[in-house]
Amino acid sequence: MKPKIKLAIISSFIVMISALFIFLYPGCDESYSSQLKGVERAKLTSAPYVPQPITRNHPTKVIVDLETKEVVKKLADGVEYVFWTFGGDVPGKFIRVKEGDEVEFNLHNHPTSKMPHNIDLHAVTGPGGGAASSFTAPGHTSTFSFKTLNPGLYVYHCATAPVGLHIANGMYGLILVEPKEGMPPVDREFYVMQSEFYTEGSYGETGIQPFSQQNAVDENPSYVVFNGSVGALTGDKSLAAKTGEKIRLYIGNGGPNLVSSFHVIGEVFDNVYGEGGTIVNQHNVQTTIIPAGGSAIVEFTVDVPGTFILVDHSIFRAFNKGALGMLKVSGKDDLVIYSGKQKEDVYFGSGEEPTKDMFSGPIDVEQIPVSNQTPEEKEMDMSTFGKSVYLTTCYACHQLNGEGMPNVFPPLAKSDFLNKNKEAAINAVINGLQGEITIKGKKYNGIMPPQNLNNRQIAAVLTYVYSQWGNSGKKVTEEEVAKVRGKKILSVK
Ligand code: HEC
Ligand SMILES: [Cu+2]
Repeated sequence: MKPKIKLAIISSFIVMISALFIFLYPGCDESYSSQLKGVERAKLTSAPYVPQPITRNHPTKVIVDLETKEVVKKLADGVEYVFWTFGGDVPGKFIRVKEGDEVEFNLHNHPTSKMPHNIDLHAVTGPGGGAASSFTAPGHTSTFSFKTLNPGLYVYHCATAPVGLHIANGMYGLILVEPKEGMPPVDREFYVMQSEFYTEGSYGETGIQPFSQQNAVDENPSYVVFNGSVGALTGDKSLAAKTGEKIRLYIGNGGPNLVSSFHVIGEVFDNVYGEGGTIVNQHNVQTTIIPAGGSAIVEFTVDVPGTFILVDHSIFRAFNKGALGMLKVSGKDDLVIYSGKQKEDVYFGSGEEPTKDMFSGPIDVEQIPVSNQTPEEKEMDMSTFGKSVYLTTCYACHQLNGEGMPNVFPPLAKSDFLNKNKEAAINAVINGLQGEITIKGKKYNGIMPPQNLNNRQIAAVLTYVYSQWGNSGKKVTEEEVAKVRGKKILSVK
């Protein structure tokens, strides 16, 4: 056969196949039939994952099986809690169905449960959102069905009395009812749900922590977390994406009490579906509010690499109660969108003459001259001075007694890193530190920014840190700091 004819036959064949594919492939057909067809079993996912988009162009009967189970799990490092769950984890499994579907809902209560449970899905039109028909004793199953009349992102939760207690113990999750036309395509979707825990012990107090009714009534949680525990979205459990990708977060707030001011540090939401409804009601949003028992959908494109921090911007919740997650973006820098630090100069204030005893920037700063005090006096001074530097600079992250914060800030008390290598410690303070590091057997993967301190301040603060909390008692001199600064090393581990 002549090559030209061969080519013609092959290409017409390709055209035919693709025409057939477009004709048969449901997602490509714009029209949505309202006729119920077929049966399928819903595939549920655990946070932070979301089930695949639904491509069929007709409603169907969807069978959902969800199991309530009471489990002991980690709430924070060294802290455990008896969680009551939908599907074994907090938050409960993500359910994804489509507008017009008929959902057959089977609620199974595990035989080891001590409590009866039920489910109120905010997507349901009917008494109690299903609660009235789903009260289930341990070792039983209840079945009810409903039609998804309203598309949107909805919270579900247990509504068995005492309702507050069932929710406070972890019984909530999200159900997405996709609109007929489906959700617009994105590169990655994640499931993030905020909630609070009310324990007898305060934040970080170890052991199994019982629920505190008083703290719950006072709306004074010891933990505010994303996805059920402190650190559920940090370190190697961070969300991951690549530069250029469009991200969609389905965010819920299980409460039971607090309203979330959801923010991603270093990103702007291009689109927000306010309160989890079906229209993008705002563009270019910094912080979106998520009511207790409510939701939101946010979309943004990650343009530059780095670690983006998810927080509740009621900011003590983020840094002191656990409401902090990470989105790690890998890929190429775009220095026009974000340059990184371009230069750093000494700044003496406007219109003032530089004075020698002014605290100033880090590199090649003229140092405060050493006075002619006795060695004892000098030592005492340095340690008081060191403590004051610690309290104004390091304390915010490493905490009052150098204990750090689980999963976020490593401890300085009895730190192996600190006590092994003085030079590395000095370098960390001058140039900052990032990348994975193991301190006292626990992994950290955060970013310590360079500390804007002069040599005397660094010598004093490190001498103070070495003298405290069971550390090695080493002394750090200004000369040693100057030497490390001179080397301009960037990362010592
Ligand atoms: C903004 C928060 C922050 C501040 C302020 C801060 N650090 Fe850090 N520091 C961190 C983080 C995060 C790490 C872990 C970095 C990593 O994961 O690689 C760290 C790690 C360290 C380490 C090594 C790990 C260890 O536990 O020994 C030392 C030493 C240290 N910091 C000392 C200091 C000193 C001294 C100061 C004050 C002059 C200070 N830091 C101020 C956040 C901070
Ligand atoms: Cu319950």
